[in-house]
Amino acid sequence: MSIDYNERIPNNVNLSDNRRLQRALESWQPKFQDWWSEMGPEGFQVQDIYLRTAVSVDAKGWANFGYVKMPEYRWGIFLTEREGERQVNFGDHKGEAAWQEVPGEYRSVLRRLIVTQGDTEPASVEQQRLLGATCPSLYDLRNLFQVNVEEGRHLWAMVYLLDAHFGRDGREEAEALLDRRSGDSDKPRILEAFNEKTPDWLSFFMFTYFTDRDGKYQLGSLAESGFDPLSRSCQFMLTEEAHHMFVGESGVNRVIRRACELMNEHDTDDIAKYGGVSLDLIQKHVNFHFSVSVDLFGQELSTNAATYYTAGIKGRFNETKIDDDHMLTDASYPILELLGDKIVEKREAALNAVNERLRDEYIVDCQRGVDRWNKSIKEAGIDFEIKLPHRAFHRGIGTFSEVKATPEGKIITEAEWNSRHAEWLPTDEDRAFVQSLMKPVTEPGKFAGWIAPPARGINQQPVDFEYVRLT
Ligand code: BYC
Ligand code: FE
Ligand code: FE
Repeated sequence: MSIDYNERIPNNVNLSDNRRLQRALESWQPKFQDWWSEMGPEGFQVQDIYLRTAVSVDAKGWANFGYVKMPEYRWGIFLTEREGERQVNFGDHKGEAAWQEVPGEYRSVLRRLIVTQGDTEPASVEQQRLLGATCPSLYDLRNLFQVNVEEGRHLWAMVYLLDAHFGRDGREEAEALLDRRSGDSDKPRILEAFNEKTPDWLSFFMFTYFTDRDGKYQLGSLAESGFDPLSRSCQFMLTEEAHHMFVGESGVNRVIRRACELMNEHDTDDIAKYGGVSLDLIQKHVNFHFSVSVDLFGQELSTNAATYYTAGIKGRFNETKIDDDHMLTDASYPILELLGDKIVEKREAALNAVNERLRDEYIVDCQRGVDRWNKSIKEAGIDFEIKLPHRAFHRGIGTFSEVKATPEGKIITEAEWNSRHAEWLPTDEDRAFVQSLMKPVTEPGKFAGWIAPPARGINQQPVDFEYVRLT
């Protein structure tokens, strides 16, 4: 199923057969281009970047590498191939043929989910738009831009669904996706993590490790949807997501490796004066980005999530691989709740705990990379362990947002929090220090002093390849 690149909008959905839809998308396209030039990566719109572009959705064709100027990147509409007899696999409609059109009664909930998903994509590009000026290497700069153009395409994926299936409301939502702005007090992005700043590269690596991973789990759940076009859109987005999380995991790992090197070289933990990011400071960033990202799973008990599930709109991660009735009528699920100043485990109706189950799976997945980071620390002969904070720590959504907790999960008073949070979360001073390290390095094969080089280059190119042609 190859992608038609002769079209103004590359696609594998036979767009030219649907003139109304084609016109709607072609009228949105220049608005997207305007948004990209205003809010996309600043200062790198005319350079050649070594990017991958999908030319088909199968394993052979989706990663095609070459130099591209970002505004000329071929953003388009790519759905994973349709499986012959796909069904709704969970909820009340289980066993019915998957929907090719939006069921009338689920129109507004589906639209809302698609809009929420779509909103995060341009938001992340906005958050990252100034990072190019302080890149630690051309290799990293290229990875940033790869992530950015693909998040742009994820926006296209959701806009296609809105335009194709939600008529006039969909078109309005598609425009609104270009009007909101990350961090804007009047027109903020929908979910809080996407209004935070990504002011430096350490934050960028943490974001792509922790926050893009929320994308993996949310897209995975939406890929189970009974609404087939949503499912197939999300499946293809997931193939791109793996690289974003790789950028995060390997990026943090390289900062850690460099920290350990400096610690060993100078025989001290206090590597700030040698231009390194200490393991303590990395831990504080983990605490921040993890806690902000676990908020993205919503409330522990959610009737919204139960409704999505029963309706067959949003499933569990790997729904069809789970061995149960896929209805959750009598099932229960253990969740952590507050009982006074204690955290206790209680069993709740599994249907209401769908968000919490997804959060649990997400946390297990987060831990895997943390284990690999700790392996790097151990290999350097250093006695230190990065830990994910307890889920009660620093929450803005859900039960634990009502209390203050330590990273170990002990409930503490407001006063204790106020006197101690600087031990756990990056302070203004910490952020200013990290910012002070952010000096651009743009010579091929050279890396900033706070980060180790990667083990290998992109697409079998050498590490000192000219990933971005600056002139
Ligand atoms: N911030 O019943 P609940 C990605 C609201 S990342 C603000 O638990 P629900 C990417 C909630 O809307 C993946 N508000 O909610 C990563 C609800 O409001 P109402 C993004 C929040 O709906 C990096 C109320 O609180 N995709 O792709 O079950 C770079 C009650 O909550 C938040 C999706 O999120 C919050 N964090 O769950 C680029 C998938 N949490 O009804 C891209 C689509 C909750 O009382 N979205 N609220 O007015 C969803 O599935 C759901 O909307 C959520 C929330 C899971 C986010
Ligand atoms: Fe995305
Ligand atoms: Fe992503």
